[in-house]
Amino acid sequence: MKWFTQLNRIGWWLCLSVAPLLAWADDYRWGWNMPKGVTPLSQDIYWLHMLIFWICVIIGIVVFGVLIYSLFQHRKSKGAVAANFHANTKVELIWTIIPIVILVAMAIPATQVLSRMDDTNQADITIDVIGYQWKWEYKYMDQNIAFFSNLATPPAQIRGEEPKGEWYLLEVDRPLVLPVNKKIRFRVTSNDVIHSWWMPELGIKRDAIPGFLYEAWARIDRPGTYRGQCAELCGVYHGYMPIVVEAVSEEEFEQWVAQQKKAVVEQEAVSEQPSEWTYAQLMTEGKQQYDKYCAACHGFDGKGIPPLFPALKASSVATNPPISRHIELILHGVPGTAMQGYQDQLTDAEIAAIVTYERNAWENNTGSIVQPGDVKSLR
Ligand code: HEC
Ligand SMILES: [Cu+2]
Repeated sequence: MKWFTQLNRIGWWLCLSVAPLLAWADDYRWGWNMPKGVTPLSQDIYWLHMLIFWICVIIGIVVFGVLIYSLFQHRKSKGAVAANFHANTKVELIWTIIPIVILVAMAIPATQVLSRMDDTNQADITIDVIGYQWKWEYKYMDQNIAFFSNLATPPAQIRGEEPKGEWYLLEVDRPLVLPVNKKIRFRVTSNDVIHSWWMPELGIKRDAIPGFLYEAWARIDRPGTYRGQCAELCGVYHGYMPIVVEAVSEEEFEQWVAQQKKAVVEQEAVSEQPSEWTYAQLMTEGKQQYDKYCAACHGFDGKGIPPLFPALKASSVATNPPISRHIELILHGVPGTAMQGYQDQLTDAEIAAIVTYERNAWENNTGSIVQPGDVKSLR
């Protein structure tokens, strides 16, 4: 049986060569391993993972080595005769104590990293992260800034009518801007179903559960753009709520904060003034906002995904009077359904434009024109 001996030897060397191969893949050059990330915590997690990984590799080599050696060395064709004994206290003690020692040895560094993960004390900045179907809201608690971060990939790319961009489904209209070298505390929760805020390079993956606040933290070492995703299946457009973090220097962060505040003041000043929009303006703006905020459920063609999400084409609310019913439904949503209220997300003008668009697009042709003032009076 020479060929069998050869085969066995080859198999043996194959097993042994896998370990160095994996070591070579170590710095995720081939995308096999987890990223080292850009925070002290993500690096701790990485080293813990590698430590446990190598312990497992060594255990695997030893156990399979003994197994394969025994099979080979004591095979029947060599005239081996089975030993016939019952219970061996010494062996049993050894194979109980060694695993216990190994498990305890692994538990010590694992507990240290876990407790560091939970240490959200003395944060410089606190940010609330709120999951929605299907987008994220970020609230800077100390800076008094809040905004939604929506998927920015054009619908045509999703429908396959255009070639896909470099960051297909990993790009947003407004990234989460964070300063480097500051301890940032995240409080993660959800407005509807369970989501999960997953940022591999920050070493964070926290479930977003309605009614719970889960904490996480990061101190980012390097400026840059980091991308993540929702990691909990949360409905049909689960894949359409990516996360983008823009890490900038402290000065740039201060500038950004000042800019956001100025923009809010300006927007308030504009919305104070009564303004009249033309039909064409409302329709253009309405289509843009509808495609961004509503089309995920109600469809670009207004046909929805019945029975989950109703069609707005020829819908009773969108084609019949009173228009106030239509506006109020968008402002307050329908409690207990996926139709959320948009009063905090959209301005009067945006809602007016969307309502005008919905009442005239897709052959709804009601001829209705809704002005920002109509929305304001219903808030
Ligand atoms: C997450 C999915 C989702 C999104 C996004 C969404 N809707 Fe809805 N919408 C629903 C569901 C579900 C209903 C049905 C609620 C019910 O059971 O009455 C609904 C109902 C409606 C209705 C009433 C339709 C009818 O005839 O009863 C209108 C009007 C409407 N939505 C407008 C909008 C607008 C405008 C937007 C964007 C600003 C929007 N929706 C975004 C899920 C969604
Ligand atoms: Cu989600």
